[in-house]
Amino acid sequence: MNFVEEILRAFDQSLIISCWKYIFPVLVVLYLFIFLYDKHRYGGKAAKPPTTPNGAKEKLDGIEYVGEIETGEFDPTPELEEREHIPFAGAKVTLDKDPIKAANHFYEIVNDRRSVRKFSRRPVDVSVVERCIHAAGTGPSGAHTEPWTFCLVSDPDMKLQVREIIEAEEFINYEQRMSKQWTTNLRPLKTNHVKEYLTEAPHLILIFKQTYGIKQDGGKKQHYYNEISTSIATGILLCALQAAGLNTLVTTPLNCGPALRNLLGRPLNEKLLVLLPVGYAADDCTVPDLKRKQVEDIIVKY
Ligand code: IYR
Repeated sequence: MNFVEEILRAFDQSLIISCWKYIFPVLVVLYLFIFLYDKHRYGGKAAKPPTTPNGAKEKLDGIEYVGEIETGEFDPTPELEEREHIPFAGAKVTLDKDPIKAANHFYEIVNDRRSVRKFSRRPVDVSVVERCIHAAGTGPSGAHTEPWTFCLVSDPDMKLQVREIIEAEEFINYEQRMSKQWTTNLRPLKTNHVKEYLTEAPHLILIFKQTYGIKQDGGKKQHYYNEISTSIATGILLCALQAAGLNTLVTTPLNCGPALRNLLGRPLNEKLLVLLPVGYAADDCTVPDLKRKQVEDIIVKY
């Protein structure tokens, strides 16, 4: 028998050929099974939402999904209790019942805010800072999950440990990780890896976003839009601190999150978003001579 005949015979006896009648029905059943499983799990939506480990949004075919943790479980009872809605009288005008006066007053408060990198050692009553954090906690959040933790560090030894972690990492950031363009663009701000403000400022607030929550039974709870929610709360905190005559600086310690989380003993569902030193500006504090955009340049009216 020649080589070609041998191949043809082997093909003839192969499993595929002998079972060809069953292949199609098996594929149909398999497809049906997958279709029904998807329908049960995702409520019949065409595409199943892509998930990302960090809970970020992803775009697929132009549709934005919230890629939150996929637990595979469905609880028909919402996390928030389904109570009757209550009446709300709307926002109150704070100053002389005059909206323009009130808006101007608020503008003047926030327009005075500057990022401060040199702090006085003058103490700050911790209850003032606590009240500002209280204000931050009024922020809106996805499905009212309040996905934030504000760690208030006032202990000098702990502040020093925070500083040591951040300076070690920022040294590598500035020397190796940040691009030449980035460090060049930061030159006008006169920043470097040395962060005296981390021990000079009387308080540090480390703000963690909770990427998910923990239910009573230990299960995971979805924290929708946790980064946006925590960022908005941070914005409110900045306004509150400013209104209380305190200064701060929004810092994003690059690559320091896990070490700081460990230092503070925070759980794994919490990720560091920003760190704010809080206090009074030092008497010899200087800030970059910056101009803000004109209102006409930031509003587009329709
Ligand atoms: N995180 C670094 C670098 C830095 C980055 C930006 I963007 C700034 O606006 C300022 C600093 C640091 O804190 O030095």
